[in-house]
Amino acid sequence: VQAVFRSNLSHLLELMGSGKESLIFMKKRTKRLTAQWVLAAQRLARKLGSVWRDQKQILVHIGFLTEESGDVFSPRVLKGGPLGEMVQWADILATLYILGHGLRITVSLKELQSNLGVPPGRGNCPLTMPLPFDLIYTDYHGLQQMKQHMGLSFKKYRCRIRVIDTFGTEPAYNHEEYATLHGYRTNWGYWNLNPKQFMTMFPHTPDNSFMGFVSEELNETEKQLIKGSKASNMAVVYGKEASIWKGKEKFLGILNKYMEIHGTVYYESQRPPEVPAFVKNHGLLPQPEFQQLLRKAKLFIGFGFPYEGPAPLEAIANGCVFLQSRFSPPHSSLNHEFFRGKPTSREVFSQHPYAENFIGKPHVWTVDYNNSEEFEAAIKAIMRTQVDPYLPYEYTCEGMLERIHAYIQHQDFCAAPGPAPPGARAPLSPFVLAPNATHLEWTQNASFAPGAWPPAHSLRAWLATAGRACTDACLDHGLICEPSFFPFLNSQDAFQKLQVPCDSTESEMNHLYPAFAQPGHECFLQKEPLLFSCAGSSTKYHRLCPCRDFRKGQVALCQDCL
Ligand code: U2F
Repeated sequence: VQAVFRSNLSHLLELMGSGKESLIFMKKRTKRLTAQWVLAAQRLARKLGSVWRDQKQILVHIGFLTEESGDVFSPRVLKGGPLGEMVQWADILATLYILGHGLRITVSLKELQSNLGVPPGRGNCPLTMPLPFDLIYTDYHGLQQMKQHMGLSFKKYRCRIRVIDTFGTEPAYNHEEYATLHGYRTNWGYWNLNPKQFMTMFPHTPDNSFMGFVSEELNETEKQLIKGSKASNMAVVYGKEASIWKGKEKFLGILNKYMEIHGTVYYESQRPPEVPAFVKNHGLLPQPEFQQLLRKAKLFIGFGFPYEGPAPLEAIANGCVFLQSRFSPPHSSLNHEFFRGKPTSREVFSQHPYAENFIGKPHVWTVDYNNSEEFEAAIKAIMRTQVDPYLPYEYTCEGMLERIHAYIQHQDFCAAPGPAPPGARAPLSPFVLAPNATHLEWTQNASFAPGAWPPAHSLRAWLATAGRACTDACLDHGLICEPSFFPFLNSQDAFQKLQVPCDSTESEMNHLYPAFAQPGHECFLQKEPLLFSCAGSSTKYHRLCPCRDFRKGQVALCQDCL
C-alpha cells in the first residue's frame, strides 16, 4: 500500500490517549504545531514528486511513560522536570502520522501485550507469533519490556525495532561480549542491535541514526517583527529547576550589571533561594508563553546544565544569542555523574555541542566561565550584535519529515547479508586512489553494492592520523563518517590501494578496526561487523575511515540519499 500524507491530526490526538500530564503536554504541542506540520508536508510532497512510499504498520511504545518502569517523568511535567523527551516523542508521533503510516501508540505494559498479541497472563510467551508491525519505535525501558514479554519473537523481530536514545549508544557498548571483555558494560548497553537502530536527539555520533525533534519556525513577517521588538538588555536564563542556579551568584551578578535577567524556574509558594531577588522569575511557563518570552529577549544564557536540550534551539530560532560555558576538561561518562553509566564515551566540550559546532557565531557564543573578563566581554559584545532568527533545516518540520521518510524507505536491518556470488574471491573494493593520493574514491563504473543506502558512490575513504577518531577525521575533510560503508573498506585490497605498507594483516574484534599500526607496520581488519564504529581512537592506530558527503542542514542524508 502507498502511504499518503495526512493533513488532519485529530485522529492522532485521539490515539495519544489522555490522563497523564506528559500526554497532555505532548498533545498540546502537537495541536499547536499542526499548521506548521501540514505546510511542511505539502512542501515535502512537492519535493518528492511521484516517488513511491510504502505504508508501514508502526507501533510506538513509549517505555519511560509506563507505570511498570516507574514513570518518574509525568509527575514532574508541571514542576520543572525534563520536557525534552516529551517534545521529541510528540514530534516523532506527528512525523510518523503525517507521513501516512498505520500507527498504534502504547504507554502501558498491558496495551503493549495486547498489541503484540501476547495472551494476557502469559507473561513470558515462549512461542514466536507473527508480528503485526513492520516497525516498532521504543526506548530502552520499552526494549527491556519487549524482551521480557515477547519470548522468542523478540530475537526474531528485533531488527524491526528502533530505540529512541537521547545521548546515543556507541558500538563498543552495544556488543555484549566485547563490552563485557573490555569494560564497556553499562546498565543500558549490550543489546547487539545494529548501532543505527539507536536514534538520538542530536546528531551526536554517526554510528547511530539522528532522529531529532522540531522547533517552531517563524515566517518572514514574524522575523521582521521580532527583530524590531527585541530588548537589547533582556536575558533569559536556561534552567527551569532551581538546582541549576545554585552557585551561579557570581555570573548572575556580572550579568545583572548589563541586563535585566528573567527566569522560568518552577516554584511552589515562594521564590527559590537559589534565584536572586534581582531576577524576574516567571515560574515555569507553558511552552507557547516561554516562546513569547524568548522573542523579546536578546540573550539566552546557560550555566552548564541541562545538557543538550531543545531550549537553546528554540531561543536561537526566536532570534536570541545563546551564551554557554566551555567545558575544560570535557564532561563524559568517565568523569561526570550525569553521563556515568550511559553507553557512550563521547566527550562533551560545552553545554550544547550541537549549538557550538553546527550553529556557532553569531548565534552561539561558547566561552570559559572561569575567566570573568572573557565572560563579561562576551556579554558586552552580544548586546552590540544584531542576529537574525535561525533554525537549521534538520530541526524544521520539513527537515524532520524528510529525514524520517528516508529512514523508513531505506533503512533495513532485517535483510540478511547476500550470499557471495559463485566463484567469488576475497572482495575487491571498487575504489581508486584519488589523483592527489590522499584518499580512495569510488570508481565511475563500479556496479558494486547496488542496493546500498546511503548509495555507495558517496563514499570517500581516508586513513586518519594516529589518535584521530573517524568521526573527527571525516569532519576534517568536510565530510561525515558513514559506518554502513565500513564493510567496503574492511579488506587488504583497500589498504593496498591506499598504499599503506602492511607487513602483516590480522583480523580481530576491535572497535577501532580496520586500522594501521605504524610501529610494526601491522594492518588490522574488523572481524565483527557489529563493532564497526565511527567513534573511538587510540594513538596507536591510524584508522581507516569511511566518509560521505551530506546535505547542507541535513547531516543525516547524503546528497543522493533521497
Ligand atoms: C534536556 O531536557 P530539558 O527538559 O531540561 O530540556 P530544555 O532544553 O529545558 O527544554 C525542554 C522544553 O521545555 C520547554 C521548552 C523546551 O522545548 O520550550 N520549556 C517550557 O515549556 N517552559 C519553560 O518555562 C521552559 C522551557 C534534554 F532534552 C533531556 O534529554 C535531558 O535528559 C535533560 C538533561 O540533560 O536535558
